[in-house]
Amino acid sequence: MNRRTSSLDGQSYAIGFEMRLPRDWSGRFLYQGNGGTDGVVATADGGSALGSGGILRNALQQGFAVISSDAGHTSAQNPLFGRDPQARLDYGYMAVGSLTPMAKTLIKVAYGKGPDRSYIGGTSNGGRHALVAASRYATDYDGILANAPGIYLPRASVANMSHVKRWATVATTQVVNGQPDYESALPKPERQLIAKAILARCDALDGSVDGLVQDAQACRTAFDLARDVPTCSGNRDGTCLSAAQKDILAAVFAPVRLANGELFYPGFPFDPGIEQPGWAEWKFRSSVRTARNPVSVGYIFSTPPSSDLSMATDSFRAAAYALNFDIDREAPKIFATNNLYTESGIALMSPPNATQLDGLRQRGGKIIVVHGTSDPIFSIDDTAAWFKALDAYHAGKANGFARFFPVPGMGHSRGGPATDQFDALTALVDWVEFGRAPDRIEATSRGPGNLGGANPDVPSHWPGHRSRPLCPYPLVARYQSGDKEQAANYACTR
Ligand SMILES: [Ca+2]
Repeated sequence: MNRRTSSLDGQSYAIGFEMRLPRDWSGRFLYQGNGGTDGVVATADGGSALGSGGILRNALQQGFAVISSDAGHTSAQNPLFGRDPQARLDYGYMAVGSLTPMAKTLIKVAYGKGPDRSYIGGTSNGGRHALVAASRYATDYDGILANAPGIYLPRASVANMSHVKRWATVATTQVVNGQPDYESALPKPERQLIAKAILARCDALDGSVDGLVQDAQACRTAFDLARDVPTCSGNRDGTCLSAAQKDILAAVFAPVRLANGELFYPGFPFDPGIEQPGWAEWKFRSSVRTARNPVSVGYIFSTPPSSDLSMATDSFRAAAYALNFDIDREAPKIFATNNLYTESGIALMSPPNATQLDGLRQRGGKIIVVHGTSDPIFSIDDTAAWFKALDAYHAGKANGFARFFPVPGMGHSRGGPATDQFDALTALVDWVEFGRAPDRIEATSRGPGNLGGANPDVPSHWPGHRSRPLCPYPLVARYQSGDKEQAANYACTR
């Protein structure tokens, strides 16, 4: 759709998509928002794109007509598409706006009528697409499902990059397999040490010593990094952290502020999911890699974009950009515009009235947001701040149309020592179409033999089919009585 030749780089751009239209159609339409910097038409089945460790029956199997898109550029055009103003806008929001009416028309041609109900859902950048649609395209959608959404994605990317120079000061190895790698700043044994210390203080706060910290709020005061993790008196040996490591960890988990004191991005809560490999992936590799934060910030979010094209392919150039990243110099670029780039990176990537959403509420639309407490790139505190602001705007009654479900232990989108398998799509349909508001969503862990694939981050001593309720924020799943492995024995309470 919208094929054109860019006057900036001479490349041919188009919005690529596929639609799957099941014979046994439920009357529902799903726009599947995809992750990362897009550029790939992922299979339009509404499965893994909706997040968790794989819902057992994907949206296509449930009878949805599903569209999936590359959001206006190919993988070969990633990430330099960001220098083309229109490709930037398509990635930010316009591809969804262009495709949705076309998809509804196509449904009408295929089935003789348009969709009864329309949904948009996705994870990470796909969750961002969903919340942007809740704001910009409220008349197009009845239900919004966002998992691990990058609500203010450019801020998260900038904040993550601003920590690279900190990690570098305590990293003992800087190059692994020809790639800059900072994981030696806090390798897995030391992260396991921290996870154990968090569990010692916080696991029992929910009434069940089970490796899950449901009461993340109480844990903020119960756990003290400085006090509860031993400080090395000699060399680091996996049983302690150096004083310098503790200082850096405290800074990385704290809110990021600019030199003028302005809050730029919220901090992160401590959670035992810090030990998962995915945590390290985002903190130590995505922050410096060609495919992730450096090129997103440099080419897609900044105005003007970086003129150094080598970062797109040269991992050491990308890492050098991250290592020398000065947040007070670079952050203003995501808010800047000029004659060529008339919308800033933050404006085109974020929902414009994220904390209001009157249009969606007034037409009876519903939103479910799910977010892992241990997400290392998009902070759950950012999502909580969004929800609190939305709730304040709606006079404490936002949960009449929007609910936010934290997932303890879960990393970015999935994984972590967590019950990360859940069917939030069915919960959303029940709410939109049958008026059954989700007071809880049952979630299970993925042990060996699970249909959604085993989750390697789940400790081996957890039973294979552990279930827990996900509770609407700010409620917490607290153990009541009976079998501790069954969700039914937990209540969502204050
Ligand atoms: Ca617990």
